[in-house]
Parts: sequence; structure tokens; C-alpha cells
Amino acid sequence: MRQAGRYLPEYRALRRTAGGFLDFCFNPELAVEATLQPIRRYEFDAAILFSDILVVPHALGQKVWFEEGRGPRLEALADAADLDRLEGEALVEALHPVYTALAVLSGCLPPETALIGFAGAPWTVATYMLEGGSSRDFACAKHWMAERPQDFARLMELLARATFDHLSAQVAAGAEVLQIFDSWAGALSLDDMRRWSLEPLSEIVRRLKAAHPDVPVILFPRAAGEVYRDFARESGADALSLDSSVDLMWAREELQTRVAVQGNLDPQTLIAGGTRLDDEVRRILAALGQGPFIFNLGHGILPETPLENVARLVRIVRDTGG
Ligand code: 1CP
Repeated sequence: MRQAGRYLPEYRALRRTAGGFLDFCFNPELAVEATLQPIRRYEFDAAILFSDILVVPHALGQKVWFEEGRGPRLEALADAADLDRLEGEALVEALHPVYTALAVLSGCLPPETALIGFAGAPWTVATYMLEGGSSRDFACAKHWMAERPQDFARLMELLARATFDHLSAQVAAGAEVLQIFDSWAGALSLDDMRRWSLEPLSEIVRRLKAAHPDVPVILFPRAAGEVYRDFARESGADALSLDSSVDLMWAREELQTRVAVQGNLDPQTLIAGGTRLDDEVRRILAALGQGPFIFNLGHGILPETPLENVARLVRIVRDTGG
């Protein structure tokens, strides 16, 4: 999940020099440095590009900014006229600093460290565009889905194309693996999850596989519950990222027989540390370590995570998992 984040003192120092968060994301030199910081400290097996899922709405022409302590803010889309103003054609041009950062990274990371590019899934990005920021109930997004189905479908199509274009350009710039975050998949009913998370993501994977057959794609339909099984069967993804609620034995039988799985340590357990952390890591490795598996957290690392617990985690995984 998020590696650089706010738990590293060197990240917080860099962040102070960067100005606004989007200026940070669009400054290739700083984005490269933020990507490399956790790799230098912990020698993880993979580096995830420092960027954000909300660079896409920004590149489409929506106003996006980040407020200290409040997270992302957007000028929410109000009607079809706002949709008409979004500009999909200029996306890749607008995001070229992101691709510059990837090109630099692919030249300077050690060959054994995989470089992961990413994007938000259409549904998750749409929630921010329609709500104007984070949300607890997704009332505006669900209102569009139910009351203005044609406009909603048009937005989702625009985002599916934008997601594909952005990911494809990341591969051209040097990304070796792609991950798509559907962080709010779990807010949908099971039917809507299939329609608005699984379907668009499967179509994006199909197009990515046609364009870049050798680039593995990881999907993270967070809190998708039993729909994870449909993702394993139908999405065409190489790997699924599991949130912390997914049962390990169920994942082994229903998912890992078809795709690689990634996850799913609870970020709170990493904060707790000690033998509780050791036991939980060993439990995850015992359940999933025999099949195709990427050790990871079940969601983003929290800012208050003690640095020594991360070092401890890496040590146990390497000692236990080989
Ligand atoms: O570790 C890294 O820094 C990797 C880059 C990365 C990634 C993969 C960032 C940097 N953000 C993301 C993905 C992301 N961004 C997701 C999907 C994964 C997830 O569920 O966490 C989402 C939903 C966002 C949107 C976003 N951006 C939020 C979440 C708000 C909410 O609704 O809960 C926040 C707080 C941001 C800002 C952000 N993005 C990244 C960082 C390091 C930060 C913190 C900014 C800071 O320095 O203050």
C-alpha cells in the first residue's frame, strides 16, 4: 500500500519543501525522491510511484486541492454541463511530469526492485469528483447513479478511458507492474459492485493486457467481500490485493488457486508491534506463503506507525518467507 506516506521523518521534511501536495506530485525530482525514501530505508522488493489517484481528475480539468489536515478537496461536479467541460484528450499531456518521474526511477532503481505504477478505479475516483472530497456515505455519487444514470455512466466511461490512458503511459515510461485502487468498492451493493467496480476494471485489464501483455496487473477492490471471488474468476487480473477483513483460508481456496494474492496485515497491528505483530505476520505467511503471494498491508500505512515496527516486519517476512 502507501509506502512513503507520513510515517517517515524524511518524507515529512521533503513535504515541507514541496509547497502544495499536487505541486509535490508534479515535481519529478521530488516525486522520485519520495518514491526512493522507503526503498533506501527498508529495501522493499517493490517501489510504488509517489503520486496520487486524484491527479486524474486534475488532468481532466477539475479543480483539485489538498487541505492540511482535511485531505483532498475538489470542486464537485454539479451537472451534465460540468461533465462536458472535462477534457479527456489532453490527459496524457497534462500528466507528463508523472511519466518523467517514472522514467528517472526506472533508470535508478536496482534491477531487483520492481517499479509499480498505479491509478484509482473509475468508481473510487468518481466518488471524489461527485462528492468534492472524502465521504462517509457517498450520497452524491449514489444519487447520480440512481437518479441520473446516463450522466453517471458517461462519467464512468470517461474515467475508464482516462485510467487506461494513464496506466498505459506509465508502462511506456517504465512502470513494470500496475495496481488499480478501488478503495471504496465496499460502499456498493453486491450488484452495483459487479456493475461499477468489476465490469469497468475487467474492461481496463482487458485493454491493458492487449497493449502490454507482459505487465502484471494488481486490482484492489477494497472490502469487496464475496465479490473478490468474481474478481479472481472474471477480471483477468494477475493479482488481487486483499483488505484485512478477508479470511485467509477462504482466500487460499477461492482466490489463490486462480490469481496471486497480496495483503493483508491490519495497519493497526503494525502500530502495535511486538509479539502480536510477529504472530500475525506468521499466521498470514503460514496461510498464503505456499502459493503466489506478495506480503503487504491490508490498507495504507498509518502516519503514527513506529519505524522500528516496519523494520521488524521486514525481518520476520524475510526470515519466515524466504
Ligand atoms: O506511498 C505513497 O506515497 C505512494 C503514493 C500514493 C498512493 C498509491 C499516495 C500518496 N496516494 C495513493 C493512493 C490513494 N490516494 C488512494 C488509494 C489507496 C487508498 O485507499 O489509500 C486514495 C483513496 C487516495 C486519495 C487520497 N490522497 C487520500 C485519502 C482520503 C480519503 O478519502 O480517505 C489522501 C489523504 C491523499 C493524500 C496523499 N496521497 C499520498 C500521500 C502520501 C498523501 C498524504 C499527503 C500528505 O503528505 O499530507
